[in-house]
Amino acid sequence: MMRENPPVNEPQDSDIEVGKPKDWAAGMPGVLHSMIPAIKDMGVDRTRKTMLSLNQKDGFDCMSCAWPDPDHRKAFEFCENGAKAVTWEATPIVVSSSFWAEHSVSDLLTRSEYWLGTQGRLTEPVYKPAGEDHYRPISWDKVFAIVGNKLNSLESPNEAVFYTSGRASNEAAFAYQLFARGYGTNNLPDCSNMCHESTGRALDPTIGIGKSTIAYDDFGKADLIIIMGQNPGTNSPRMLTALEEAKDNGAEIVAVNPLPEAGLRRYKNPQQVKGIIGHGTEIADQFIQIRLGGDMALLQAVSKRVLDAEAENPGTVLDRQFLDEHCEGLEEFTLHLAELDEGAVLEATGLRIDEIDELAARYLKAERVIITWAMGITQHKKAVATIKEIINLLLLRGNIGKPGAGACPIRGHSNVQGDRTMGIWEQMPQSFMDALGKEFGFEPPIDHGVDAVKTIQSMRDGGIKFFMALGGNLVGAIADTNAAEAAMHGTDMTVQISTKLNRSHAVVGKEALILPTMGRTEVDRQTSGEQFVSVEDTVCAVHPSFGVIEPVAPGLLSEVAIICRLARATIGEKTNADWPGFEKDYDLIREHISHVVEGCQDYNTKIRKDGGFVLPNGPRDSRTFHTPTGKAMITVNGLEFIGRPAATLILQTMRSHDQFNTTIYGFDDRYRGIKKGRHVVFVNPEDLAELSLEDGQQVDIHGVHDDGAQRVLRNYRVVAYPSARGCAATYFPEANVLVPLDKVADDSNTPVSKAVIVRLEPAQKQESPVKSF
Ligand SMILES: Nc1nc2c(c(=O)[nH]1)N[C@H]1C(S)=C(S)[C@@H](COP(=O)(O)OP(=O)(O)OC[C@H]3O[C@@H](n4cnc5c(=O)[nH]c(N)nc54)[C@H](O)[C@@H]3O)O[C@H]1N2
Ligand SMILES: Nc1nc2c(c(=O)[nH]1)N[C@H]1C(S)=C(S)[C@@H](COP(=O)(O)OP(=O)(O)OC[C@H]3O[C@@H](n4cnc5c(=O)[nH]c(N)nc54)[C@H](O)[C@@H]3O)O[C@H]1N2
Ligand SMILES: [Mo]
Repeated sequence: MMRENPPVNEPQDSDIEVGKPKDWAAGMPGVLHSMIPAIKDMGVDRTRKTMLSLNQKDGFDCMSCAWPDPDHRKAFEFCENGAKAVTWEATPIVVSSSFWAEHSVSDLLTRSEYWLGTQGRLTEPVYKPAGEDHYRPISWDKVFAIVGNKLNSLESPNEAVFYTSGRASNEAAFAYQLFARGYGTNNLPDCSNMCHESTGRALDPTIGIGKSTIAYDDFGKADLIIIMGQNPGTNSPRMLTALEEAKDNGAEIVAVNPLPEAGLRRYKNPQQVKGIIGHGTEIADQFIQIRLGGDMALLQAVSKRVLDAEAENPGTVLDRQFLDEHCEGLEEFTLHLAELDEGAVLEATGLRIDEIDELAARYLKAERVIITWAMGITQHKKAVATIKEIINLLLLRGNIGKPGAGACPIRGHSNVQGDRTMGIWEQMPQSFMDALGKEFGFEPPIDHGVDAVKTIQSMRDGGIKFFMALGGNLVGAIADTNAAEAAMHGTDMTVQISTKLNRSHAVVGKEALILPTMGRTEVDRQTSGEQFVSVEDTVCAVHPSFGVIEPVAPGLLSEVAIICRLARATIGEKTNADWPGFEKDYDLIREHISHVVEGCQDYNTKIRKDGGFVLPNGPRDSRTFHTPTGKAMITVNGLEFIGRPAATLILQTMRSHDQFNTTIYGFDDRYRGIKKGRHVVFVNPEDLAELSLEDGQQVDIHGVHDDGAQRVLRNYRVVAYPSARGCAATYFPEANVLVPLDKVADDSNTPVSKAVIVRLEPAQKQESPVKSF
């Protein structure tokens, strides 16, 4: 079954083709785009086995995003990008033993993410000793001894960091955080620190839970769905089916985005006749082309209109009963918005008054409103305050805790929410820590740990010497690539538990280990029999995931097995955890989860019932708000937006259609009309004219930041594109070079990846001219 990797063909920048952006998403081309490479890479049998089990109740949970599954699943319950994620993991191509002698770490440093990812699955543990430039295969026993000895030789447990990416299962995550805390540190940063951290920071104090307040079925019951800062056509394509159903039931949809994203305009559902041969469904009734970072102003302006309407017709607009019974802060909020500067709103949003009035009218007309959001909201300096304004607007008309209404952050990684529930956080609440200590007979560390940004800063300053990652690609994903890589190079040891190669395997400490692991597609056999794992989706539904294909290589260990053996070698009996027992039978881990994690009582029983269970959720279930006052908090937030010095642009860094975060599947961004390349920067044509630049020109993108560091991306092709005025866009992870490490969101410390101030200059070195269509 294993296959050697074929040569990798990467396009040159001169191959880039620019066509017309699409105004519709998915449809048959979407399905074909996914199936042809799947069959080519995996063969017919593996493709059939994986695709037919994907998101089914007895199959595995798609690892591409955290979108929930409907109760009634279709035979093909997946999307194009889910199929890409599965194909990427379930490929039979493997990194051969000879690879490590052929490629030094210095050589890997010169390779692209695409090249690294296409080398195939990792199958044997490898070790790079200090002073050497090559990894070499090593036995698992040696791995555990090396890591255990290193961790036990540190001066303080806080010199070690345990990072998690959001694909880890609940079982792996729970065991991992227990290992870190048993060892003595709360240094448990995760990808969420760069993703939805702002969401938790805003929701916890306002509604008492950092999660969505809706269930899947609520989409079909809504009158109005407002989609803010999110590109579902690429990043959660199955959401388009839910939106189509909502529209069929009469809902209106508003998209708030600086870019006219294809999936927000029209959707051709490949599972319906009208989606295959017809025009599909018009998705957005109103497209609000907002400036980057203008959402806070827009939300305040809409809330003000709601309050003004109530003042005009008292008793008819606000949900007085709900506000009186369940909320606090209305008076201060009303006084604050009375002073709202409409001029500032127009400047911040770049919108016309009638567009804002139209949105307010839609909001006032609707009885049930859902607001969804993702990275276009969370990765801004005022992200936390902006999300609090989403809550304000919803609370005014009682749009939380009733059918068809609520706040819905759309999570990214497929189990990033579950990992948090299981304790992956550098600052878990005391109630969790107490329960953990009691369950495992130890004193968990008290001090809060470091998040992702602080991890890099502390490495840079010499505080952190040991780095372990349960999945992910921290140096690729975090801001300020050059600073991050220098910091990681300064550590004593880096350990990566991974399925495939990425940049973080090349940017290493003095000693480095790569520990290959099984993916979610693969059957996980332990001595007590086949195991399943569990995950939580974006609407708090927890369900089991069963691997369906044979592991890509014999001897591959599961994440749980690796963690249990690392823990045993490092902390032995420091806790009373039965590490070998956990590895043998994951039910034992789940039994402990039942005792420690709120809402998970009887986990083993509930997870086995009809596809799993939904975690309790105060706001959604009973309009209960676990805030210090016991009420939902309407908050006052001073308006701020992003200033733009003359001759600069605000640049957002986003995903193309052919990538999963730092994993590059290919070089097309089909919906935006880009083929065979990623080195493009999308700029509004009027901005181009103002800056005396031309469509198709090669430019260098210079970061404008006052710390003296030079941040530049060279030789990018300008693409004239209908983005909001002053707002440019390009792809991460490449663009992380431009994002300063210390530019973070207030309160959440999330890198401000959607608002980098840049200057475009004609490229110093002109590449050969590129084709344009
Ligand atoms: N295929 C695929 N699926 C994925 C991922 C992937 O990489 N590939 N990643 C997963 C992960 S971890 C996550 S977090 C999600 C991310 O899902 P998204 O949040 O959709 O991801 P981005 O590509 O960052 O897109 C941000 C969107 O917000 C808009 N935007 C940017 N700034 C602003 C702003 O100031 N205001 C408003 N209103 N809009 C703005 C952008 O134009 C863009 O449409 O997707 C998940 N799913
Ligand atoms: N500039 C900019 N930066 C960003 C963002 C942005 O919008 N702009 N988005 C941010 C967001 S939302 C996120 S979530 C982060 C993502 O940050 P990360 O989660 O750290 O990065 P990924 O690219 O998702 O990690 C991919 C790697 O995970 C490993 N992997 C995949 N599957 C498995 C598995 O099953 N088990 C294990 N052990 N390993 C596995 C593979 O080795 C793969 O190369 O990036 C953030 N960075
Ligand atoms: Mo994310």
